[in-house]
Amino acid sequence: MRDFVNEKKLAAKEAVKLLFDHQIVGLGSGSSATFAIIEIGERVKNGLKIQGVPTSDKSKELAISLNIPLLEIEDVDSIDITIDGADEFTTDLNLIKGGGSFLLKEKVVASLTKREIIIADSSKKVELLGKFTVPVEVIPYASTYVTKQLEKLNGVGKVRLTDDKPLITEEGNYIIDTDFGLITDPATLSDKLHTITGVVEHGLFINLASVVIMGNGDSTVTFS
Ligand code: ABF
Repeated sequence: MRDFVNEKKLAAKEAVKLLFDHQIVGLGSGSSATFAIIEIGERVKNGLKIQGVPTSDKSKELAISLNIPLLEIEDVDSIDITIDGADEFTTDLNLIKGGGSFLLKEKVVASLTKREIIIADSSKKVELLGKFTVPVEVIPYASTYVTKQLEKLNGVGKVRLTDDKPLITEEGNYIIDTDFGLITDPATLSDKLHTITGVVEHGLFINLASVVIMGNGDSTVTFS
């Protein structure tokens, strides 16, 4: 029986070894990224000089509590390296993200990032994306319309709920978790989703990751 929590920790530790002084570092969201931020906090305590750019309010609060110096997204032209998690990845480095609902900021940060490092436990590696539903972030007004458009792409979408009400993202949007079955051509699906009016972003990350570091039992494996 694999210890996925330990695999996340190992991957996080390995990723944080890649940081060095004066870098601007994107700080991901989710439990794997949380381990990375804690590790970065340790390194900062021991003298590492970096500035972080958080991808969620939660990551921001954690970074502040660990005295990691932060920059606002509007103050950076580019980000040297980002460490973030994923819900699924393939070995050609395409991802599904957004299970934790922070995909929009994560994608903005990833788009500004020169080296996007994804950390994951071994349960996240798949042959084809799509066992995990694709989160599609939409403006609330368009959610019914978008759900119908998703059906035309063979997607079965459900608005994500919390306490029986639609979950509202940090940017005030809804998320439609959409089952497309196994996705053979994620790049084309990504493009199609971007053409639907009312879609703000979606959780398919295509050609954004540089490396995936996966915890694998007591060690890690790197895909690049
Ligand atoms: C974030 O955290 C998300 O985009 C993804 O949904 C999630 C990965 O979860 P975890 O690291 O908690 O398994 O990066």
